[in-house]
Amino acid sequence: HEQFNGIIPALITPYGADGGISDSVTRQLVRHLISQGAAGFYLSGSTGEGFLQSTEERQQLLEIVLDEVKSEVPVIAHVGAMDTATAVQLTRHAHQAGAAAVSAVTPFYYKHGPEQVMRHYIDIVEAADIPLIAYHIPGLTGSNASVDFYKELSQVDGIIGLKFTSTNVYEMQQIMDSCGEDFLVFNGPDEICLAGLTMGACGAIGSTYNIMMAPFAELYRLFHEGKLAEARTLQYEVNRVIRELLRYDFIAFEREILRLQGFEVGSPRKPIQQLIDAQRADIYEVAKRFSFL
Ligand code: NAY
Repeated sequence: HEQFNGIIPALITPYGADGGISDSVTRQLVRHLISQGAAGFYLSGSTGEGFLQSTEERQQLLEIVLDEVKSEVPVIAHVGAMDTATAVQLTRHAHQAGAAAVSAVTPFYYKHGPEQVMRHYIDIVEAADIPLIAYHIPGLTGSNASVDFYKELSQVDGIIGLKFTSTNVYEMQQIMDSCGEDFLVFNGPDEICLAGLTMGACGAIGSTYNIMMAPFAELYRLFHEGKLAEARTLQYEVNRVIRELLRYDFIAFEREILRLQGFEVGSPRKPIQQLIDAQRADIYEVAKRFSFL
């Protein structure tokens, strides 16, 4: 699975004037991010607002991105859902459409025991012949699966890795140590991208790569050249932006930055924060202060 590495934006989903997915802006954004070093795309995840989209829209977005990207970089379709049936349906579609992998959050809202969560993942992986990357994001799902759970999960055929979105780097390392070298772990929180890579993550999937692709691609390159001090300088720089971002809903902030960068991606879907003019003006000042935005 050597194709999965590098910095992979969890793509912001561009919406058009009618509120639906914008074919043209999606293509424009994806092209731009590839030119800046994107090593793949992760669609309809947290950043992509997958849970605020219909099943048809999630399929539509995947088809547009695959058509634009061809096989230049791998495209990972997030198929996670509260219910197994939707995840299975999206998985079959992703396989037919030609995605490189699917990924799924641990099922949320209802509290399930580890057997149910395991069954959910097995049902997904058995639905189609496509690799599956599990998605650990306890801050949003409320489900904190254990290191032992992931160890067992890593032994299931077809489950090739985990996107680990928690700043607990020790836990990330414990998962990597228990699951073995072939199990891919992607760093989730962009603010500790370098720490995750240092601990052994194969790459990183995250939201701020939509707005800071170039510096993160450079950070990744420097890390692999062993230039740790320079990589750290870049991590500090991007974290100054992330600090500003965290004053807002991250999706609202990133959409505004993308708009300032010339990508008319539209507003996030409600109930995500809708910016007022004073907030837009504030974000504009942030963008001016950080000239690389
Ligand atoms: C996804 O599925 O969209 C992600 O990859 C989300 C990862 C993000 N985590 C959360 C909790 O939002 O990129 C990070 C995060 O936005 C960033 O590190 C800023 O905190």
